Amino acid sequence: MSGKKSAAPKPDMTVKQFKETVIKHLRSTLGTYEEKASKQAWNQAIAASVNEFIFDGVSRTRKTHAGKDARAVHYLSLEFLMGRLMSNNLQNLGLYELADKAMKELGFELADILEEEPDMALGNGGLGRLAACFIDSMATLALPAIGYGIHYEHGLFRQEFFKGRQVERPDQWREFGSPWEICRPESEQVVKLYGYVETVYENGGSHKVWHPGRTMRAIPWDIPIVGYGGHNVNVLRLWESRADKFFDWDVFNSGGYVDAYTESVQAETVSKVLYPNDETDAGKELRLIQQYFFSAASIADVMRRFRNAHGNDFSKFTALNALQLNDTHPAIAIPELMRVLVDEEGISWAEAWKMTRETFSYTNHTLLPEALEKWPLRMIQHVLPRHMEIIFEINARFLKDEVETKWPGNDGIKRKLSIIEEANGQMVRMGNLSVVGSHAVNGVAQIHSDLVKKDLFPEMNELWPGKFLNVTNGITPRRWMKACNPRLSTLIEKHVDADWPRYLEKLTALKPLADDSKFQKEYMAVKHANKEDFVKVIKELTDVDVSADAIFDVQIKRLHEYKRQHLNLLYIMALYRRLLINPDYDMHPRVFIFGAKAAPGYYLAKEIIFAINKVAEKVNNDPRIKDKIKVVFLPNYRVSLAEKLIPAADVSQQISLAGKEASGTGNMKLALNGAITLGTLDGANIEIAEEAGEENVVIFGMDVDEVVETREQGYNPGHYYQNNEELKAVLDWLDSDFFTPGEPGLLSAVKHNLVDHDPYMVLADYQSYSDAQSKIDALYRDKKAWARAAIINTASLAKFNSDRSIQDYADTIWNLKPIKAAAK
Ligand code: GP0
Repeated sequence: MSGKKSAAPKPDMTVKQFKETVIKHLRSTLGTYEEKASKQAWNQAIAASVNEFIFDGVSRTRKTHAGKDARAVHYLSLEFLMGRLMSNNLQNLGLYELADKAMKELGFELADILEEEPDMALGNGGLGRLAACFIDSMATLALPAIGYGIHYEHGLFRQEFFKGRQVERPDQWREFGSPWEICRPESEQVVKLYGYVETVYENGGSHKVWHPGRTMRAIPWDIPIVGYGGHNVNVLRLWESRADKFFDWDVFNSGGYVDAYTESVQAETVSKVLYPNDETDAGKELRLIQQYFFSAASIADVMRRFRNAHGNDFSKFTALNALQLNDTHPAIAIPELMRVLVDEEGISWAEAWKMTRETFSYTNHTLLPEALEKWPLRMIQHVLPRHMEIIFEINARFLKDEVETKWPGNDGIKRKLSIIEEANGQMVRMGNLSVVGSHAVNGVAQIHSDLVKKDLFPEMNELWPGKFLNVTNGITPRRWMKACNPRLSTLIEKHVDADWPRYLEKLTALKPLADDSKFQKEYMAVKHANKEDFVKVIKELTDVDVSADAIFDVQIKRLHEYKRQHLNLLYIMALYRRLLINPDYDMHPRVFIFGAKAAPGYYLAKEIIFAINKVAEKVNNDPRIKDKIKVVFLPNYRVSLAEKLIPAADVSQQISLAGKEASGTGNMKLALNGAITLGTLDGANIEIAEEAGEENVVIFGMDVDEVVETREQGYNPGHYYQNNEELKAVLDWLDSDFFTPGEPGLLSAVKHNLVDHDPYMVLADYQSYSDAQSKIDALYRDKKAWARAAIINTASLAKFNSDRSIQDYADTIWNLKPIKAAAK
């Protein structure tokens, strides 16, 4: 072992003391005792014990920052997909092993007790989980940072299957309260909505006054975010909406019991539930109000903190504040900051605009047109009348001063770059607003960032060379290896420094061991043990028996046509058919594992889930194929389930149509844990192949250029259907009643979408995918070659540490330096 001295956290406590603390909380915080306490009570007692460390960290970090007048970043995101917090907090504080021992002595398995914690599912998928990994890294890097979001009462829906179809049930993550949050009523804010704008003329000038039609209270709940090593503890501040007059006593007293509640019910609706959309625009007034509600409360919070330190001297505002927009969801914060600076602080438009632009930066997460938010101008005018005026003014100046100067007289370009779209009624383009109002715009993987410049905002890129950047996404190795894969972590620590979860490049020390047969055996034994564990999870969740000796082939991500779960399905059907035609068809047994939620209103996505479940039912119960194929669709895929599955995966399916998956982050988690990527040249797959070496991933299908070419030539899916015997057979199978006995046609929607439209070119990539799957099969049967490739993957992925992503943001976008919190 060599290199930096170990940064692995060391607890300042003994097992005995930890036990005593837990029991103290069991009695004095939970009001119960050892003989009677439920697992849930034990869980809460542990949380209370851990909080003794965490709350101290929050105070130390706050004090340090306040004393230093620190520049800080404010990460605005409508989603934070946190998952469970206990295990991560224990790991980052260096308390995990201690707690494990303590609980053993008390007669419990810690892992068992951790299962009592509900997931905090305040996000949909990649975008929300990225925000969660990022705030972990910001705290770990000791950056002054605060996450801002919404304190949804209900997170992403719980998914159940009923006769193979997805059913959505409400999520109740804080039904019994959450031990991790601190309510801060002293930092409450007021948010205004509706009403009208008055122009007040005085002293020869004029200014605007917004008379709101309604006001709401925004109550902050702080979730402490413990950096690895426990030095800095930042916070995630989530806003809850409340009625302004919580309860109208006058109405109540005159007998209107129900009416007295209506206003509070309406106001409380705002933070009631997370929109379950992913990569698609919700377009509803309530969603706009959610966006404005948390943006306005957050800006007000930034202003409050700034005024406390600097009064109304705004000369230092941009030096001290960075505001990061996670997608366009908080883009309304741009006109909101303008409103506050101009209308409330009396700063000139030009000065305020300069400050605003220097403060904001924007991350784009997708090129899919359906995800690029546009709001009806009328709706913004109604809900936020002053903001609509401000957007008009921003747009007029932008078109006149910048676009006209660069392209004089070119109305075509003006129409394209305008923040207002004149077609189909007037719409406000939040992407354009975000680019115009920010000093930096970044994509989330190299190829995606290139396409943002080339296809999405080419003229903006010409107008502001250097504004468009790339920051490749990352994942926190604390959660996605150290905590979720203890067996692999223990093996690794025999060969690399214990601070690898912070300095992931230390895993390169494993590369020379990739050919060492003893290490290969140990590494694959870890994988096998993880698979044995997961066999039980599969049994429990789906009642399907699978063998840990089979290949665990995993596709976990939101259900979307562009992610092409149906390509995976067609191949499963083809394999099944090959086995029916030839029972001796030579293949290593395989378990296909899916995890995915579909947006409740996304018809075809739900049909694909249904089709997979129906095929699974048939395949899993067909004795003719002798268990060579099993198909399981795990219900209610979420962070805590991912943490169990990823360490057990052999194959990582990343099979989106090239150009559609901006980055992906599941691909990084799976590869780090030793799964072989089976993927297209899309998003971060390309960079994973670069880092791990092309011989250690299996790439197939069209690249971005070939996709463009195929489309330009007039893509005809029918051609592939007619000319590929196997493909035609499995597609036709979907029309029969083979998988839905007595009910032919139940799965036809999937077939017809592909044969008649195939917007994501599933059929064009089918043969190449099937060939790549054969390569996977052959590689797996060469045990040494497989082990070698898996080890090289684990050893090569330092680039995808979210600490690296955040360091990139800090260096190239935020200009932010760390400040280590003082010890006690
Ligand atoms: C992008 F636009 N992403 C969106 C969205 O609404 N939701 C969402 O999760 C994802 C991208 O698809 C991504 O490519 C990316 O890695 C992630 O945002 C974080 O940047 C997932 O593959």
